Amino acid sequence: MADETKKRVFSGVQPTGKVTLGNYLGAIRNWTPLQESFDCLFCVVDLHSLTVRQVPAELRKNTLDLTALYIACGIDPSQSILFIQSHVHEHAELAWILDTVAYVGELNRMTQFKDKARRHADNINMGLMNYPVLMASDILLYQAEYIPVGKDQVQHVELARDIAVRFNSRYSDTFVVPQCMLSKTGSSIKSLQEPTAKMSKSDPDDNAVISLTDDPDAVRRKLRRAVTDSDTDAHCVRHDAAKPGISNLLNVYSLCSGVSVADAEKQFEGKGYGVFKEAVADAVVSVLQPIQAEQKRLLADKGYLERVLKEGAERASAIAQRTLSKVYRKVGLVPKIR
Ligand code: ATP
Ligand code: LTN
Repeated sequence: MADETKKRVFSGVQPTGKVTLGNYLGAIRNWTPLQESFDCLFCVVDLHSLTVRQVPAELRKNTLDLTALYIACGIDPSQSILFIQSHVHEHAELAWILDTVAYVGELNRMTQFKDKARRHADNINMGLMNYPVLMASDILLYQAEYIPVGKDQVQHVELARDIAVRFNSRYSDTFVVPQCMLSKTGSSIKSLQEPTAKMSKSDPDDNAVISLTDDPDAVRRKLRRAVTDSDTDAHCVRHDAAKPGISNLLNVYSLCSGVSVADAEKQFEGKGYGVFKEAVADAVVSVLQPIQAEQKRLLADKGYLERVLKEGAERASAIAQRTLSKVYRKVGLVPKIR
């Protein structure tokens, strides 16, 4: 049951393409320890995925794969509410109300919108621009206070704050004003091929991205090919702004092995990049293997996943309905006669 005395946490990932090591280290992994102290909701945000073109059958598959992956990564459905966004219709309904509070100018300024509009120039649909309003709706619907996301989502959470504050001052106190919860080291895992850019699901270069479903051979191959830095200090494993490739691998190594970056620098002193990259690969593989095995097991148990999603949607709906009816009342809509 939702515990009203605990602060609420909400987060989500889009079931778009393959989930990356960046998504895991920057987002999903940081969710699991929150489950004890917070009232958590973790959502598979399928409606968001529609803002870029999807193959319907793939979207359906990715949605169930991601649900199983959440659980395989340690989300406990008996503790947290795990659900699919489109199963709770209030998300889209609140988004409409918030659309009347958000300004075109502020949506137009969003970095992710500008970036995605550039990358999908043939499909700059209204949903792409409205994406952050739907995200604000996800968050505000549950009165969530903390939003654990990677750095790239900070701007969207800030917009959700602005919308909440604006709504509250226009219609009286209604929404909890949310804030970001950023992990210290994993919040921005970089591309293996272009270590100044973030590792992204939608990167067309397969070598740039480690996917959570990659087998050990693929992980090793990609890490061997990872761009390292051609400085005079070649083969020195050091965390340094001038060495973005090695710094990124050091972060990945540290997060996957539990060894601090400083200790890893000592461990690989004088050893060269080759040895270091193999160790990074071992550490990544040891994190991925148990997750992959558990995801596979869960996907084979369709009945279990269906029960989790049914219960998740029911628990989420109960909270969502309360907020939406409050919002409808505040903005002046006549309540439905029951
Ligand atoms: P896309 O490339 O389609 O924009 P994405 O890889 O950014 O996708 P999202 O579904 O948008 O994935 O992000 C899910 C979560 O993962 C968000 O909290 C986001 O901040 C986090 N995240 C995504 N990429 C990284 C990364 N490289 N490092 C750390 N966190 C990340
Ligand atoms: N936009 C987020 C996914 C997302 C989300 C949310 C994250 C949709 N709604 C609400 C936190 C809270 C992204 O990762 N790209």
